[in-house]
Amino acid sequence: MAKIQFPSDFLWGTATASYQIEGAYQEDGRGLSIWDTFSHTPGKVANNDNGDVACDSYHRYEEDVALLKKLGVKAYRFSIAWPRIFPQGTGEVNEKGLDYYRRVVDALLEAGIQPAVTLYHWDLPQALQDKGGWANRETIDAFVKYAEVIFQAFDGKIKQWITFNETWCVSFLSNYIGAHAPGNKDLQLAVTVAHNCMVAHGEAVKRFRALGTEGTIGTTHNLYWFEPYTTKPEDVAAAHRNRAYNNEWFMDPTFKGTYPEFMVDWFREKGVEVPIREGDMETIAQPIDFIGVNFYSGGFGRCKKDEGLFDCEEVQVGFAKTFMDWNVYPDGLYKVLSWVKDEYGDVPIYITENGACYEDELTAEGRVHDELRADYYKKHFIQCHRLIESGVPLKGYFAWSLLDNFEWAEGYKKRFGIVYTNYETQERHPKDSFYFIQKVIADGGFDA
Ligand code: NCW
Repeated sequence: MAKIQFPSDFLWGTATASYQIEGAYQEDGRGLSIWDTFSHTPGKVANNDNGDVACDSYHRYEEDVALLKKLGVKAYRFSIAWPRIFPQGTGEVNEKGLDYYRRVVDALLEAGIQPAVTLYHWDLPQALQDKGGWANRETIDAFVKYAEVIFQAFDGKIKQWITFNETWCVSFLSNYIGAHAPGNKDLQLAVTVAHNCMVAHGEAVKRFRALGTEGTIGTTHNLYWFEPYTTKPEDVAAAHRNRAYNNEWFMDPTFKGTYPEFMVDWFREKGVEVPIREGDMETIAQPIDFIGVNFYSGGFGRCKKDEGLFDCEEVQVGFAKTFMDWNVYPDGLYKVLSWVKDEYGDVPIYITENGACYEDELTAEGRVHDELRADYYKKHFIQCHRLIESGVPLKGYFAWSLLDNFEWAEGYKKRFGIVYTNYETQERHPKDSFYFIQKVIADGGFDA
Protein backbone atom coordinates (compact mmCIF):
# COMPACT_ATOMS: atom_id res chain seq x y z
CA MET A 1 0.00 0.00 0.00
CA ALA A 2 1.41 3.39 -0.99
CA LYS A 3 0.99 6.48 1.13
CA ILE A 4 -0.31 9.41 -0.88
CA GLN A 5 0.49 12.54 1.11
CA PHE A 6 -0.04 16.05 -0.28
CA PRO A 7 1.95 19.13 0.73
CA SER A 8 0.22 21.03 3.53
CA ASP A 9 -0.13 24.12 1.34
CA PHE A 10 -1.76 22.22 -1.53
CA LEU A 11 -4.86 24.23 -2.49
CA TRP A 12 -7.93 21.98 -2.42
CA GLY A 13 -11.06 23.45 -3.91
CA THR A 14 -14.18 22.90 -5.97
CA ALA A 15 -15.53 24.83 -8.93
CA THR A 16 -18.80 26.04 -10.44
CA ALA A 17 -19.90 28.56 -13.07
CA SER A 18 -22.52 31.31 -12.88
CA TYR A 19 -24.97 30.23 -15.58
CA GLN A 20 -24.79 26.61 -14.47
CA ILE A 21 -25.83 27.25 -10.86
CA GLU A 22 -27.31 30.70 -10.23
CA GLY A 23 -30.74 30.76 -11.86
CA ALA A 24 -32.53 34.09 -11.09
CA TYR A 25 -32.04 34.93 -14.72
CA GLN A 26 -34.23 38.01 -14.66
CA GLU A 27 -33.52 39.21 -11.18
CA ASP A 28 -31.97 42.44 -9.91
CA GLY A 29 -31.44 43.87 -13.37
CA ARG A 30 -29.52 40.99 -14.94
CA GLY A 31 -29.36 41.25 -18.72
CA LEU A 32 -29.70 38.28 -21.03
CA SER A 33 -26.71 36.22 -22.07
CA ILE A 34 -26.11 34.09 -25.13
CA TRP A 35 -26.96 31.06 -23.00
CA ASP A 36 -30.43 32.41 -22.25
CA THR A 37 -31.01 32.83 -25.95
CA PHE A 38 -29.52 29.47 -26.86
CA SER A 39 -31.27 27.45 -24.17
CA HIS A 40 -34.60 29.09 -24.96
CA THR A 41 -34.26 28.07 -28.59
CA PRO A 42 -36.03 24.70 -29.00
CA GLY A 43 -33.74 21.82 -29.89
CA LYS A 44 -30.45 23.35 -28.74
CA VAL A 45 -30.28 21.78 -25.27
CA ALA A 46 -31.23 18.23 -24.28
CA ASN A 47 -34.80 18.09 -23.02
CA ASN A 48 -35.00 21.82 -23.84
CA ASP A 49 -33.63 22.50 -20.35
CA ASN A 50 -32.42 25.99 -19.48
CA GLY A 51 -30.66 27.85 -16.67
CA ASP A 52 -33.62 30.00 -15.60
CA VAL A 53 -33.58 28.40 -12.14
CA ALA A 54 -30.65 25.94 -12.22
CA CYS A 55 -29.52 25.30 -8.61
CA ASP A 56 -30.99 28.62 -7.48
CA SER A 57 -27.62 29.50 -5.97
CA TYR A 58 -28.49 33.16 -6.39
CA HIS A 59 -30.73 32.68 -3.36
CA ARG A 60 -29.06 29.66 -1.78
CA TYR A 61 -25.41 30.67 -1.83
CA GLU A 62 -25.21 30.53 1.98
CA GLU A 63 -26.19 26.88 1.88
CA ASP A 64 -23.55 26.29 -0.78
CA VAL A 65 -20.90 28.02 1.30
CA ALA A 66 -21.92 25.84 4.26
CA LEU A 67 -21.37 22.77 2.06
CA LEU A 68 -17.92 24.03 1.11
CA LYS A 69 -17.11 24.50 4.76
CA LYS A 70 -18.31 21.01 5.56
CA LEU A 71 -16.17 19.67 2.73
CA GLY A 72 -13.13 21.40 4.19
CA VAL A 73 -11.83 23.04 1.01
CA LYS A 74 -9.50 25.99 1.21
CA ALA A 75 -10.75 27.57 -2.02
CA TYR A 76 -13.85 27.90 -4.17
CA ARG A 77 -13.73 28.77 -7.84
CA PHE A 78 -16.85 30.44 -9.22
CA SER A 79 -17.53 32.75 -12.12
CA ILE A 80 -19.10 36.16 -12.34
CA ALA A 81 -21.98 36.65 -14.77
CA TRP A 82 -21.01 39.59 -16.95
CA PRO A 83 -24.72 40.37 -17.74
CA ARG A 84 -25.38 40.88 -14.03
CA ILE A 85 -22.72 43.60 -13.94
CA PHE A 86 -23.34 45.15 -17.36
CA PRO A 87 -26.79 44.02 -18.51
CA GLN A 88 -26.06 45.33 -22.00
CA GLY A 89 -22.38 44.35 -21.96
CA THR A 90 -21.22 47.96 -21.62
CA GLY A 91 -22.55 51.18 -20.14
CA GLU A 92 -23.75 51.64 -16.58
CA VAL A 93 -22.71 49.23 -13.84
CA ASN A 94 -25.62 47.36 -12.26
CA GLU A 95 -24.79 47.69 -8.56
CA LYS A 96 -27.34 45.05 -7.58
CA GLY A 97 -25.44 42.52 -9.64
CA LEU A 98 -22.18 43.45 -7.97
CA ASP A 99 -23.91 43.21 -4.58
CA TYR A 100 -24.70 39.56 -5.16
CA TYR A 101 -21.01 38.74 -5.63
CA ARG A 102 -20.11 40.94 -2.65
CA ARG A 103 -22.40 38.75 -0.56
CA VAL A 104 -20.86 35.57 -1.96
CA VAL A 105 -17.28 36.74 -1.48
CA ASP A 106 -17.94 37.94 2.06
CA ALA A 107 -19.67 34.68 2.98
CA LEU A 108 -16.68 32.74 1.65
CA LEU A 109 -14.14 34.87 3.49
CA GLU A 110 -16.13 34.57 6.67
CA ALA A 111 -16.07 30.79 6.28
CA GLY A 112 -12.29 30.91 5.78
CA ILE A 113 -12.55 29.93 2.12
CA GLN A 114 -10.45 31.66 -0.52
CA PRO A 115 -12.50 32.83 -3.51
CA ALA A 116 -11.01 32.13 -6.96
CA VAL A 117 -12.84 34.16 -9.57
CA THR A 118 -13.34 33.32 -13.24
CA LEU A 119 -14.27 36.41 -15.23
CA TYR A 120 -15.63 34.64 -18.28
CA HIS A 121 -17.28 31.25 -18.07
CA TRP A 122 -19.31 31.52 -21.25
CA ASP A 123 -22.25 33.84 -20.43
CA LEU A 124 -21.59 36.66 -22.89
CA PRO A 125 -24.17 39.48 -22.75
CA GLN A 126 -26.56 38.92 -25.66
CA ALA A 127 -26.35 42.62 -26.54
CA LEU A 128 -22.68 42.10 -27.43
CA GLN A 129 -23.45 38.97 -29.45
CA ASP A 130 -25.94 41.06 -31.43
CA LYS A 131 -22.97 43.15 -32.54
CA GLY A 132 -20.85 40.14 -33.53
CA GLY A 133 -19.81 38.81 -30.13
CA TRP A 134 -16.20 37.72 -29.78
CA ALA A 135 -15.65 38.11 -33.52
CA ASN A 136 -16.00 41.86 -33.04
CA ARG A 137 -12.94 43.44 -31.46
CA GLU A 138 -15.14 45.93 -29.60
CA THR A 139 -16.02 42.99 -27.34
CA ILE A 140 -12.37 42.97 -26.22
CA ASP A 141 -12.69 46.58 -24.98
CA ALA A 142 -15.99 45.78 -23.29
CA PHE A 143 -14.40 42.79 -21.55
CA VAL A 144 -11.48 44.85 -20.26
CA LYS A 145 -13.88 47.46 -18.89
CA TYR A 146 -15.93 44.74 -17.20
CA ALA A 147 -12.74 43.16 -15.80
CA GLU A 148 -11.60 46.53 -14.48
CA VAL A 149 -14.87 47.04 -12.59
CA ILE A 150 -14.52 43.62 -11.00
CA PHE A 151 -10.82 44.06 -10.15
CA GLN A 152 -11.62 47.32 -8.39
CA ALA A 153 -14.73 46.08 -6.62
CA PHE A 154 -12.97 43.04 -5.16
CA ASP A 155 -9.38 44.18 -4.87
CA GLY A 156 -7.74 42.68 -1.79
CA LYS A 157 -10.35 39.98 -1.36
CA ILE A 158 -9.46 37.63 -4.21
CA LYS A 159 -6.17 35.77 -4.34
CA GLN A 160 -6.69 34.08 -7.66
CA TRP A 161 -8.15 35.53 -10.84
CA ILE A 162 -8.87 33.53 -13.98
CA THR A 163 -9.66 35.52 -17.10
CA PHE A 164 -11.22 32.83 -19.34
CA ASN A 165 -12.54 29.35 -18.85
CA GLU A 166 -11.70 26.98 -21.72
CA THR A 167 -11.11 29.26 -24.68
CA TRP A 168 -11.36 26.19 -26.92
CA CYS A 169 -14.99 25.78 -25.90
CA VAL A 170 -15.71 29.48 -26.37
CA SER A 171 -14.28 29.32 -29.86
CA PHE A 172 -14.35 25.92 -31.56
CA LEU A 173 -17.09 24.14 -29.60
CA SER A 174 -19.38 27.17 -29.83
CA ASN A 175 -18.55 28.54 -33.27
CA TYR A 176 -17.27 25.62 -35.36
CA ILE A 177 -18.88 22.50 -33.88
CA GLY A 178 -21.88 24.63 -32.92
CA ALA A 179 -22.82 22.58 -29.86
CA HIS A 180 -22.67 25.53 -27.46
CA ALA A 181 -23.96 29.10 -27.62
CA PRO A 182 -24.06 30.96 -29.92
CA GLY A 183 -24.14 27.77 -32.02
CA ASN A 184 -22.30 28.80 -35.19
CA LYS A 185 -20.62 26.38 -37.58
CA ASP A 186 -17.88 28.39 -39.22
CA LEU A 187 -14.19 27.54 -38.90
CA GLN A 188 -12.92 31.01 -39.76
CA LEU A 189 -15.24 32.49 -37.18
CA ALA A 190 -14.01 30.03 -34.53
CA VAL A 191 -10.34 30.84 -35.23
CA THR A 192 -11.13 34.56 -35.05
CA VAL A 193 -13.03 34.14 -31.78
CA ALA A 194 -10.18 32.11 -30.24
CA HIS A 195 -7.71 34.82 -31.20
CA ASN A 196 -9.85 37.70 -29.92
CA CYS A 197 -10.49 35.93 -26.61
CA MET A 198 -6.78 35.46 -26.14
CA VAL A 199 -6.15 39.13 -26.91
CA ALA A 200 -8.89 40.00 -24.40
CA HIS A 201 -7.13 37.81 -21.83
CA GLY A 202 -3.83 39.63 -22.44
CA GLU A 203 -5.45 43.07 -22.29
CA ALA A 204 -7.16 42.16 -19.01
CA VAL A 205 -3.86 41.01 -17.52
CA LYS A 206 -2.28 44.31 -18.58
CA ARG A 207 -5.12 46.23 -16.92
CA PHE A 208 -4.84 44.08 -13.77
CA ARG A 209 -1.13 44.98 -13.49
CA ALA A 210 -1.69 48.66 -14.34
CA LEU A 211 -4.28 48.93 -11.56
CA GLY A 212 -1.89 47.26 -9.13
CA THR A 213 -4.61 44.76 -8.19
CA GLU A 214 -3.67 42.37 -5.40
CA GLY A 215 -3.47 38.65 -6.05
CA THR A 216 -2.46 36.41 -8.93
CA ILE A 217 -3.87 36.16 -12.43
CA GLY A 218 -3.91 33.44 -15.07
CA THR A 219 -6.18 31.74 -17.55
CA THR A 220 -7.68 28.26 -17.87
CA HIS A 221 -7.25 26.04 -20.90
CA ASN A 222 -8.89 22.65 -21.29
CA LEU A 223 -6.06 20.31 -22.16
CA TYR A 224 -6.46 16.87 -23.58
CA TRP A 225 -3.97 14.04 -23.94
CA PHE A 226 -4.18 12.46 -27.35
CA GLU A 227 -1.58 9.91 -28.47
CA PRO A 228 -0.85 8.22 -31.78
CA TYR A 229 -2.09 4.66 -31.98
CA THR A 230 0.99 3.56 -33.96
CA THR A 231 4.45 4.99 -34.59
CA LYS A 232 3.72 5.50 -38.31
CA PRO A 233 4.63 9.11 -39.17
CA GLU A 234 1.17 9.85 -40.57
CA ASP A 235 -0.49 8.58 -37.37
CA VAL A 236 1.92 10.55 -35.20
CA ALA A 237 1.21 13.71 -37.21
CA ALA A 238 -2.57 13.21 -37.18
CA ALA A 239 -2.68 12.60 -33.42
CA HIS A 240 -0.49 15.63 -32.89
CA ARG A 241 -2.86 17.86 -34.88
CA ASN A 242 -5.79 16.59 -32.90
CA ARG A 243 -4.03 17.28 -29.63
CA ALA A 244 -2.68 20.67 -30.69
CA TYR A 245 -6.24 21.74 -31.46
CA ASN A 246 -6.89 21.85 -27.69
CA ASN A 247 -3.38 22.25 -26.35
CA GLU A 248 -0.71 24.08 -28.39
CA TRP A 249 -3.23 26.29 -30.20
CA PHE A 250 -3.92 27.97 -26.86
CA MET A 251 -0.80 27.27 -24.81
CA ASP A 252 1.76 28.47 -27.40
CA PRO A 253 0.26 31.96 -27.76
CA THR A 254 -0.22 32.22 -23.98
CA PHE A 255 3.40 31.39 -23.19
CA LYS A 256 5.41 31.86 -26.37
CA GLY A 257 3.46 34.51 -28.22
CA THR A 258 3.28 32.36 -31.36
CA TYR A 259 0.83 29.97 -32.96
CA PRO A 260 2.07 26.46 -33.82
CA GLU A 261 3.20 26.77 -37.45
CA PHE A 262 2.02 23.31 -38.54
CA MET A 263 -1.49 24.17 -37.36
CA VAL A 264 -1.44 27.59 -39.01
CA ASP A 265 -0.54 25.81 -42.27
CA TRP A 266 -3.28 23.23 -41.77
CA PHE A 267 -5.91 25.93 -41.26
CA ARG A 268 -4.51 27.98 -44.16
CA GLU A 269 -5.02 25.02 -46.49
CA LYS A 270 -8.67 25.23 -45.52
CA GLY A 271 -8.73 28.92 -46.38
CA VAL A 272 -8.67 30.03 -42.76
CA GLU A 273 -6.30 32.71 -41.40
CA VAL A 274 -5.68 34.02 -37.91
CA PRO A 275 -6.57 37.74 -37.94
CA ILE A 276 -3.45 38.91 -36.09
CA ARG A 277 -2.98 42.66 -35.70
CA GLU A 278 0.24 44.37 -34.77
CA GLY A 279 1.04 43.88 -31.09
CA ASP A 280 -1.53 41.12 -30.55
CA MET A 281 0.93 38.32 -29.91
CA GLU A 282 2.86 40.37 -27.31
CA THR A 283 -0.43 41.21 -25.63
CA ILE A 284 -1.52 37.57 -25.49
CA ALA A 285 1.82 36.48 -24.03
CA GLN A 286 1.70 38.84 -21.04
CA PRO A 287 3.43 37.03 -18.19
CA ILE A 288 0.87 35.29 -16.00
CA ASP A 289 1.21 34.02 -12.45
CA PHE A 290 -0.19 30.53 -13.00
CA ILE A 291 -1.88 28.42 -15.64
CA GLY A 292 -5.23 26.81 -14.93
CA VAL A 293 -5.77 23.42 -16.54
CA ASN A 294 -9.10 21.66 -16.90
CA PHE A 295 -8.48 18.01 -17.53
CA TYR A 296 -11.09 15.38 -18.22
CA SER A 297 -9.92 12.91 -20.81
CA GLY A 298 -7.66 11.76 -23.61
CA GLY A 299 -7.37 9.01 -26.15
CA PHE A 300 -5.58 7.45 -29.11
CA GLY A 301 -5.88 8.24 -32.77
CA ARG A 302 -4.60 7.47 -36.23
CA CYS A 303 -4.61 9.08 -39.62
CA LYS A 304 -7.73 8.69 -41.74
CA LYS A 305 -8.25 10.92 -44.73
CA ASP A 306 -11.18 13.33 -44.41
CA GLU A 307 -11.94 12.26 -40.86
CA GLY A 308 -12.90 15.34 -38.85
CA LEU A 309 -10.96 18.54 -39.12
CA PHE A 310 -7.55 16.91 -38.84
CA ASP A 311 -7.70 13.64 -40.82
CA CYS A 312 -7.60 11.83 -37.50
CA GLU A 313 -9.87 9.09 -36.23
CA GLU A 314 -10.04 8.02 -32.63
CA VAL A 315 -9.18 4.39 -31.97
CA GLN A 316 -11.10 2.75 -29.15
CA VAL A 317 -8.61 0.99 -26.93
CA GLY A 318 -10.95 -0.12 -24.18
CA PHE A 319 -10.96 2.83 -21.78
CA ALA A 320 -13.73 2.93 -19.19
CA LYS A 321 -16.11 5.76 -20.10
CA THR A 322 -18.05 8.28 -18.04
CA PHE A 323 -21.70 9.06 -18.70
CA MET A 324 -20.48 11.84 -21.04
CA ASP A 325 -18.82 9.04 -23.02
CA TRP A 326 -15.43 10.55 -22.18
CA ASN A 327 -12.51 8.13 -21.73
CA VAL A 328 -11.24 7.78 -18.18
CA TYR A 329 -7.52 8.30 -18.60
CA PRO A 330 -5.80 9.35 -15.33
CA ASP A 331 -2.36 8.66 -16.80
CA GLY A 332 -3.22 11.30 -19.38
CA LEU A 333 -3.28 13.87 -16.59
CA TYR A 334 0.25 12.91 -15.62
CA LYS A 335 1.39 13.04 -19.22
CA VAL A 336 -0.24 16.32 -20.11
CA LEU A 337 1.00 18.22 -17.06
CA SER A 338 4.50 16.79 -17.47
CA TRP A 339 4.31 18.07 -21.05
CA VAL A 340 3.24 21.52 -19.80
CA LYS A 341 6.34 21.73 -17.62
CA ASP A 342 8.67 20.45 -20.36
CA GLU A 343 7.23 22.73 -23.00
CA TYR A 344 6.43 25.92 -21.08
CA GLY A 345 8.67 25.87 -18.01
CA ASP A 346 8.04 26.08 -14.32
CA VAL A 347 4.85 28.14 -14.24
CA PRO A 348 2.67 27.17 -11.25
CA ILE A 349 -0.18 24.91 -12.35
CA TYR A 350 -3.64 24.64 -10.83
CA ILE A 351 -6.04 21.97 -11.98
CA THR A 352 -9.02 24.31 -12.14
CA GLU A 353 -11.37 21.47 -13.06
CA ASN A 354 -11.36 17.69 -13.04
CA GLY A 355 -14.25 15.39 -12.31
CA ALA A 356 -16.74 12.99 -13.79
CA CYS A 357 -20.30 12.65 -14.90
CA TYR A 358 -22.12 9.47 -13.92
CA GLU A 359 -25.75 8.45 -13.54
CA ASP A 360 -26.65 8.90 -9.90
CA GLU A 361 -29.44 7.54 -7.83
CA LEU A 362 -30.72 9.19 -4.69
CA THR A 363 -31.61 6.56 -2.09
CA ALA A 364 -34.61 6.80 0.22
CA GLU A 365 -32.15 7.81 2.95
CA GLY A 366 -30.96 10.75 0.86
CA ARG A 367 -27.58 9.21 -0.04
CA VAL A 368 -25.85 8.77 -3.39
CA HIS A 369 -23.42 5.87 -3.60
CA ASP A 370 -21.31 7.10 -6.49
CA GLU A 371 -18.36 4.71 -6.24
CA LEU A 372 -17.40 5.31 -9.87
CA ARG A 373 -17.01 9.05 -9.30
CA ALA A 374 -15.08 8.54 -6.06
CA ASP A 375 -12.83 6.10 -7.90
CA TYR A 376 -12.31 8.62 -10.72
CA TYR A 377 -11.19 11.20 -8.15
CA LYS A 378 -8.93 8.74 -6.37
CA LYS A 379 -7.19 7.75 -9.58
CA HIS A 380 -6.62 11.38 -10.55
CA PHE A 381 -5.40 12.31 -7.06
CA ILE A 382 -2.80 9.56 -7.37
CA GLN A 383 -1.58 11.18 -10.59
CA CYS A 384 -1.52 14.61 -8.93
CA HIS A 385 0.69 13.21 -6.22
CA ARG A 386 2.92 11.54 -8.80
CA LEU A 387 3.25 14.87 -10.61
CA ILE A 388 4.24 16.72 -7.45
CA GLU A 389 6.79 14.01 -6.62
CA SER A 390 8.28 14.30 -10.09
CA GLY A 391 8.80 18.06 -9.69
CA VAL A 392 5.87 19.42 -11.69
CA PRO A 393 4.77 22.64 -9.92
CA LEU A 394 1.17 21.55 -9.33
CA LYS A 395 -0.17 23.81 -6.59
CA GLY A 396 -3.83 23.01 -6.30
CA TYR A 397 -6.85 21.04 -7.46
CA PHE A 398 -10.48 22.11 -7.93
CA ALA A 399 -13.05 19.34 -8.27
CA TRP A 400 -15.73 19.88 -10.91
CA SER A 401 -18.25 20.35 -9.57
CA LEU A 402 -19.53 21.25 -6.13
CA LEU A 403 -23.12 20.67 -7.28
CA ASP A 404 -24.98 18.89 -10.03
CA ASN A 405 -25.90 21.77 -12.30
CA PHE A 406 -27.02 22.87 -15.74
CA GLU A 407 -24.62 20.91 -17.92
CA TRP A 408 -24.86 23.22 -20.95
CA ALA A 409 -26.10 21.45 -24.09
CA GLU A 410 -26.63 18.28 -22.04
CA GLY A 411 -29.12 19.90 -19.68
CA TYR A 412 -29.78 18.57 -16.17
CA LYS A 413 -29.53 14.87 -16.93
CA LYS A 414 -25.75 14.91 -16.87
CA ARG A 415 -24.54 15.21 -13.28
CA PHE A 416 -20.98 16.17 -12.36
CA GLY A 417 -21.59 17.18 -8.74
CA ILE A 418 -20.10 15.77 -5.58
CA VAL A 419 -23.36 17.08 -4.11
CA TYR A 420 -26.63 15.85 -5.59
CA THR A 421 -29.13 18.54 -6.52
CA ASN A 422 -32.79 17.62 -6.29
CA TYR A 423 -34.14 20.01 -8.92
CA GLU A 424 -37.70 19.68 -7.65
CA THR A 425 -37.01 20.73 -4.09
CA GLN A 426 -33.55 22.31 -4.50
CA GLU A 427 -32.34 20.11 -1.67
CA ARG A 428 -28.65 19.31 -1.74
CA HIS A 429 -27.34 15.86 -0.78
CA PRO A 430 -23.61 15.23 -0.45
CA LYS A 431 -22.68 12.11 -2.40
CA ASP A 432 -20.19 9.46 -1.26
CA SER A 433 -17.55 11.15 -3.45
CA PHE A 434 -18.03 14.29 -1.32
CA TYR A 435 -17.19 12.31 1.82
CA PHE A 436 -14.21 10.71 0.09
CA ILE A 437 -12.77 14.12 -0.83
CA GLN A 438 -13.62 15.49 2.62
CA LYS A 439 -11.50 12.74 4.19
CA VAL A 440 -8.61 13.21 1.75
CA ILE A 441 -8.51 16.91 2.62
CA ALA A 442 -8.80 16.30 6.37
CA ASP A 443 -6.05 13.64 6.32
CA GLY A 444 -3.87 15.45 3.79
CA GLY A 445 -3.86 12.28 1.69
CA PHE A 446 -4.85 8.63 1.71
CA ASP A 447 -3.52 5.09 1.39
CA ALA A 448 -3.67 3.84 -2.16
S1 NCW B 1 -18.73 20.79 -21.43
C1 NCW B 1 -17.26 21.00 -20.76
N1 NCW B 1 -17.13 21.13 -19.41
C2 NCW B 1 -18.08 20.73 -18.45
C3 NCW B 1 -18.78 21.97 -17.96
O1 NCW B 1 -19.72 21.70 -16.98
C4 NCW B 1 -17.83 23.05 -17.44
O2 NCW B 1 -18.47 24.28 -17.34
C5 NCW B 1 -16.65 23.16 -18.38
O3 NCW B 1 -15.66 24.00 -17.83
C6 NCW B 1 -17.21 20.13 -17.44
O4 NCW B 1 -16.02 20.93 -17.60
C7 NCW B 1 -16.12 21.77 -18.72
N2 NCW B 1 -16.21 20.99 -21.51
C8 NCW B 1 -16.26 20.74 -22.88
C9 NCW B 1 -15.46 19.53 -23.17
C10 NCW B 1 -15.44 19.18 -24.59
C11 NCW B 1 -16.68 18.53 -25.12
C12 NCW B 1 -16.46 18.02 -26.47
C13 NCW B 1 -17.76 17.86 -27.17
C14 NCW B 1 -17.56 17.51 -28.60
C15 NCW B 1 -18.80 17.70 -29.39
